[in-house]
Amino acid sequence: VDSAPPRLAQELAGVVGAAHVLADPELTAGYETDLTGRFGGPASLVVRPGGAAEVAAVLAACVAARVPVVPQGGNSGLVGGGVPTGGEVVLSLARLDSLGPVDTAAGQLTVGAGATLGALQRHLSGSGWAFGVDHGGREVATLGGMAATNAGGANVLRHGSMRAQVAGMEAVLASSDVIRRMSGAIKDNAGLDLPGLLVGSEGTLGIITALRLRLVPALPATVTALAGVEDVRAALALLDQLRRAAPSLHAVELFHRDGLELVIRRRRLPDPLPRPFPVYVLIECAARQDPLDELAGALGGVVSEDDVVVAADTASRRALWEYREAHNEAINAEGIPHKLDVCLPLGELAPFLDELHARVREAAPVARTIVYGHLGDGNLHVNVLGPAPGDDAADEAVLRLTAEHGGSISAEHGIGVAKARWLHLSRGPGEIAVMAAIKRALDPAGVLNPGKLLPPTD
Ligand code: 2HG
Ligand code: ZN
Repeated sequence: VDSAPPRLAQELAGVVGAAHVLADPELTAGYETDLTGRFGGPASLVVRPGGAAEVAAVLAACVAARVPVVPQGGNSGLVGGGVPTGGEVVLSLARLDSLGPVDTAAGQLTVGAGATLGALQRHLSGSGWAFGVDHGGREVATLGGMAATNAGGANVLRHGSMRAQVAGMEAVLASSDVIRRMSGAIKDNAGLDLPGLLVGSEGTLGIITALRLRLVPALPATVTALAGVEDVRAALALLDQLRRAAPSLHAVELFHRDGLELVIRRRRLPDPLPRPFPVYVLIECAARQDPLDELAGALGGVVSEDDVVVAADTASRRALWEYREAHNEAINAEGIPHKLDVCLPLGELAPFLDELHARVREAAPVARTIVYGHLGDGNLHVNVLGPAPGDDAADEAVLRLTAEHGGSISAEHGIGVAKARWLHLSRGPGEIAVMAAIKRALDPAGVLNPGKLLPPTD
């Protein structure tokens, strides 16, 4: 496959208008590197179509010119899945940012792939409905990108990941065919679930242009608590109790003292509790009626009153969430991190952490390893600072240790380029062969996001 010939730029300008074909390096720069700063490469062009028909025409032109295409949403990814490796056309979905009216009969709505999660949340406020997935990248991440990566976030333990919210999809295939399943019919077993196949396919099988999203009832009464505990086993004991005693449980997040100190410094925040703790658990409960008593009851006997701070109003709840959500930014400010997003069976989480630091140090003696994540899902974000961006000995050590404990090498961020060569740690040869066969069937020319998700074949 070649990089873009000048004729392609003209042809694409004919499809989307010259203003939406970017070639000037100053304009394309923001599309070329992902949020980690670790992955990316020069794009030959950035093209910004305005709808599914234009996406189809752009794809047809790129297929004819044999130039590969990288679909991109908000470019908030962390595994290099939505940025070029060198010479591709970046197809930005940013202009497809429509938000339809809430279909109250179905509890669903239709959105463009380029609408951000934050815009959807504002759109829904006051409607009595809410969206089931939330995470710290809400102002940048787009719903199309979130579906393409099967994003997770903080409320998966309550509502499931993106997959569980997708009730329908419009997508453009490499053939330029537009597939559309947007009626919102709640049950639909008429053959294979193609939208389901595209969820989590990271732009390798088709380009999502619109979604039909399932909504959940808005829960107006929310309380948030931050508890300090002595170790991860105590955090897991707390989780166990919370799950049984608090049906309103909405999020259970974890961080350690080292990550918290970076956040405190970066954002100039006060220490959240009167004394420092090795491990922190952020808990949120949401319900129709005030869940404070339920939460307090669930904490009782496990966490002493001095070791927890509880917030019920929006401002103080946000202040507690900042300690967790600013981790990504605070770590980025220290250097280019190696981000390993893994999921452990909950019973293996503590044994995994017992071994983690020694294993990373063995692979990369300079490494500083900071761990936080979504405790309720067994989803840990292992951030390794120190090794050069191209040195992936620590990455391999973390992913191998994850596999040894029966975990997944990608919990919610995807495989992208970061983990493609380790896919075999989480998927057997038969499964990888099926994935490759599906890829060949849907994209025989290999135009859609090459080098992502599937292991390199050379
Ligand atoms: C989060 O949960 C995001 O904060 C980012 O998934 C995780 O920074 C990370 O590694
Ligand atoms: Zn996360």
